[in-house]
Amino acid sequence: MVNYKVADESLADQGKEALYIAENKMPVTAKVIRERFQKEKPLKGITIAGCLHITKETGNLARTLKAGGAEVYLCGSNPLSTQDDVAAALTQEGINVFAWHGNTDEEFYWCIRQCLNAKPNILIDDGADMIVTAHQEYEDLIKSGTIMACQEETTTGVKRFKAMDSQGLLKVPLFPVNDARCKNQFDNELGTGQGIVSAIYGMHVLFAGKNVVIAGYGHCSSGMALRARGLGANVTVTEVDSIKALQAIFAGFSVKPIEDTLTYADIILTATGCKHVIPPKTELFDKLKDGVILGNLGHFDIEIPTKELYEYSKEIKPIRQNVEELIFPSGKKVYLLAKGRLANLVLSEGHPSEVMDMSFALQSLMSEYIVKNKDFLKPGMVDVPIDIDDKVGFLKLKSMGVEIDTLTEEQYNYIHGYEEGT
Ligand code: RBV
Repeated sequence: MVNYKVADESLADQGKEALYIAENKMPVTAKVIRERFQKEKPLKGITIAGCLHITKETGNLARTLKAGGAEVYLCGSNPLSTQDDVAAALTQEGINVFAWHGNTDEEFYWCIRQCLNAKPNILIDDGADMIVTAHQEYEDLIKSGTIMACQEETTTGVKRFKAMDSQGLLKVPLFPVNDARCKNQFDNELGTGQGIVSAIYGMHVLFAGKNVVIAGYGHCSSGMALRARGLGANVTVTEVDSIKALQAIFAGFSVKPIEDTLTYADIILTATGCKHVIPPKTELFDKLKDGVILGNLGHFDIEIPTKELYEYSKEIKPIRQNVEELIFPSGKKVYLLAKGRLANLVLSEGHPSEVMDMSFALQSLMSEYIVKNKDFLKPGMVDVPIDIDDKVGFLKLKSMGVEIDTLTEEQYNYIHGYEEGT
């Protein structure tokens, strides 16, 4: 029996089309690995719970895990990112889904609990909310060893687990899949990078000639700065890390404190993983340029001080889908994308299938790895094994029909030796 609560089952046919379109652009996850899983059933008897954005790409991860023999439970990792058509379609394929677009905080955690109630053996999180809930409310799943290990999809979640681990509070083996090269150099840089188009979808705005401020210069935000420049914008980067600030300068961006950018920025986009990137002070809100577009592409809705901006506004008008016009006491207008939540998932459909193919290939192979190695895993953070990362890179290239050189024995010995020099 399939357990589920979704918005509208009648959207299933539309969702199936979306899953099909993504499948064709995800050859590693949805073809190579899925076909092998189908034959070998490495996840037989295993229950996997995913707290992920419910998208056509995540749907294909779920189908691959199911093909491998797993019982799969899904809940959304953000109240506004669930694609209701995909959620409906997945329930018809035997995937247990608890997710709908626009759920409240209370409903969000209810959905997480439905997944944890299924006593999962592997948790795949995006932002850490499910695994933290397991630590707080489902200790027995951890103590009994029911949970074999966990995987984290995003930078913000990894940051939370590093803090838990350093305080001795992380009680499960945790693989930060986000930190694998096949994840952060593609999904983060290219997916989030291209996510700046959510500002274009939101307001139908021209980037050329605009003053665009990108907060942060990590994997996600550096991709955004590059894409904004490619569209002809004058890009300013803000940073708190001196090395990243230097990288931005030497890539040709101007770097400034955020407060110095407020008077001239036409568009401010954040992806820092931090809070209050624009400090929540009304005197700073008053500095913002009339008509500025504010958008966040980081995991949580506190990078832009959404709550404080709402409180300061004398009027909040929804003007386009997922865009609000905030009118300040002075009459100044500010345009807020996606209520400060991940604009790249709310205004557009999330990161494109081609890069999610690599992230979700990692998640699939790591699920298999956990089952094979469950008896040797210890609580705490454990890096994704490099050979799994390399394997995904190899399979992706192969699926693209691209061949590369291999080291000769002589070259291998040279690279790994010290003897040969001047
Ligand atoms: N992300 N998933 C999608 N299309 O399913 N798009 C983005 C999708 C993930 C991405 O891996 C990132 O690390 C995370 O969402 C941020 O919450």
